[in-house]
Amino acid sequence: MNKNLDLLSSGLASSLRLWRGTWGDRPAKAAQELLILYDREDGAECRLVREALTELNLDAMVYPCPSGGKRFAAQRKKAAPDGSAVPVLVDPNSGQKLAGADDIVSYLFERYLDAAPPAGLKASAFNLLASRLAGIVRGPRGLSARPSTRPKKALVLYSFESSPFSRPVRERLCELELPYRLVNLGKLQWSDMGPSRPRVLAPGSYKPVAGSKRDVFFKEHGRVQVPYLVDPNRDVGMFESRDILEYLERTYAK
Ligand SMILES: N[C@@H](CCC(=O)N[C@@H](CS)C(=O)NCC(=O)O)C(=O)O
Repeated sequence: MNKNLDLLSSGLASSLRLWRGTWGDRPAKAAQELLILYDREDGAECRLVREALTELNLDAMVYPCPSGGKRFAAQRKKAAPDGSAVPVLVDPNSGQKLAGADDIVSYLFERYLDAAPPAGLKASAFNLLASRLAGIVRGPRGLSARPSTRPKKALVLYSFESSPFSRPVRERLCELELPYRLVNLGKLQWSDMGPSRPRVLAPGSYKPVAGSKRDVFFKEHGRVQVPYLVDPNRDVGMFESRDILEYLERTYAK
């Protein structure tokens, strides 16, 4: 697909959800052990859960379960209460296993923020419709499984839910059923807004919030920009969504 159209429809998907999953500045507690999420990129309920993860600044090990995908189906069924479909969340910190956006989002907010979820993240008819439309404008991308080689070690993706550049990468990871650690770098302050280069919305030298995941990332890479993909199997770390898409295709698609 033409890359401008791709970006446009990805931005439209985020607009339909009113850019939920952009800010990660709530004073949420950190999870000691990584949360586990069985997810499908285009799933309306899945999106609400990923938005909540960004907004609570939580990371997760994502096992993609696209339609027709078999790689994590048995694992997901075992983890899910009553074998439910995605989204399914496992929290090794509490032993909780939950399915469905309503239960998962409420649980995440109560456990990690001691608060009820905001109306914008509840699985209301309105939010689910907007979330479904966000999937529809992306067409079939990220929907169905495609044959791929399974990596020995999980990949790592730095992202935040509403990032229009990150969505195509998550779609590709989903289609190819590639497990990944999702590290959310939601916005924490006004100067994090907008693109990374140049920082048109906040020109001048960029300073991430001290001690944040963004700060750690900045110290390591000299800038904060998502998506950023790490493939520990090949000692690869890369910026640029188009390069990442091409890399995933070349390396793992069969
Ligand atoms: N050309 C890059 C653009 C990436 C980009 O601008 N990403 C935005 C988020 S959508 C970003 O990193 N903004 C800076 C920030 O979040 O601090 C790509 O295709 O990956």
